Amino acid sequence: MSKVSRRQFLGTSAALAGIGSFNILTRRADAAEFNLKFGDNVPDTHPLSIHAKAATDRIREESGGRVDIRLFTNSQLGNDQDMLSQLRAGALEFQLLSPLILATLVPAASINGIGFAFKDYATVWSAMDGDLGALVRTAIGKTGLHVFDKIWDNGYRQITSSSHAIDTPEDLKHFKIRVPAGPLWTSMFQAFGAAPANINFSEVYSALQTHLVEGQENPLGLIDTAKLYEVQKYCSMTSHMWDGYWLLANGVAWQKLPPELQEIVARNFEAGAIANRAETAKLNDSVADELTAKGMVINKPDLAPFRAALIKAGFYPEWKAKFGAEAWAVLEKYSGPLG
Ligand code: X2X
Repeated sequence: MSKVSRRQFLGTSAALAGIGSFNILTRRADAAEFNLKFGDNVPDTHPLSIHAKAATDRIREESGGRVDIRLFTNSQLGNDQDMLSQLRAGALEFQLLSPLILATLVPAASINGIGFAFKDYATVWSAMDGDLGALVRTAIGKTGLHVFDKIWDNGYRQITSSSHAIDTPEDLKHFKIRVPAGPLWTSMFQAFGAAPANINFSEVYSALQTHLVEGQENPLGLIDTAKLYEVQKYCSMTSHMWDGYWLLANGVAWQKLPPELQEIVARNFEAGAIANRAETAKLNDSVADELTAKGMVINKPDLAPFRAALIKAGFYPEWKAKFGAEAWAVLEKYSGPLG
């Protein structure tokens, strides 16, 4: 290096150092009034994360930079239970969480997961945007968490396996299946005679890969975006339950936002939920061919024997007793008589 170029180099570094400190100063001057964190458990490419991200971008823009919400997808902040603890403690401000996992804190929340309750999406949304969702949101509100009105979509859940296709309830006998950490899931798969194991979603891929379990159940969109097809062969369209995600906020953090910012946040998150519903349903509908092309074998079992197996095991009266007759009546208003 010649003397000149060394001088040039030093000059450039000095200039860079100057730019650096200038940046720090401007960043401080522009810093958001509310720096908030948002966690979910699905990949960036899933419609849930895509629309959460789009909503946080619009919130930043519409609030003129006053509200900066950073999204952490794919369980980056920990598993669902970890995030829920952070949310309650105020270390995390927003979380998208399955009602069935939230049920460890709010038992009433898992009611939407009752086996074969909703015959189609029209019924799901009338229940969840209607009295059933309202009942659950009231229960969530009692914990001090804030819950937004519109539930986000995960979808109807399908069973995958590395060992055999699930065509009848008999195929579930002693089947080692991963279920999320929610009591309703364990109870339902026990009622089918399977051997369910609670595993967090962040560990599902490796649990399947190492054959710790044979199978798992999730909507097609997640089987695709989380690449579960790489470690599973069969996919059985059991649609045994519909599941969504409540968007939760730490109650204290929510109350700290002035009303005009609460309005911007709530409006954009509700719009995100609606956009997510449309795209998730589309993905779940369209991705079967892709999964087949990737090597999965998809079958469509007759669902009547699965429902009969739950009835025979006493699953419905057991959960009616847990939720209480009043909540059960609200569920049956949408599902029709169960069990
Ligand atoms: O854990 C799962 O399987 C997932 C991603 O579907 C839920 O969050 C319930």
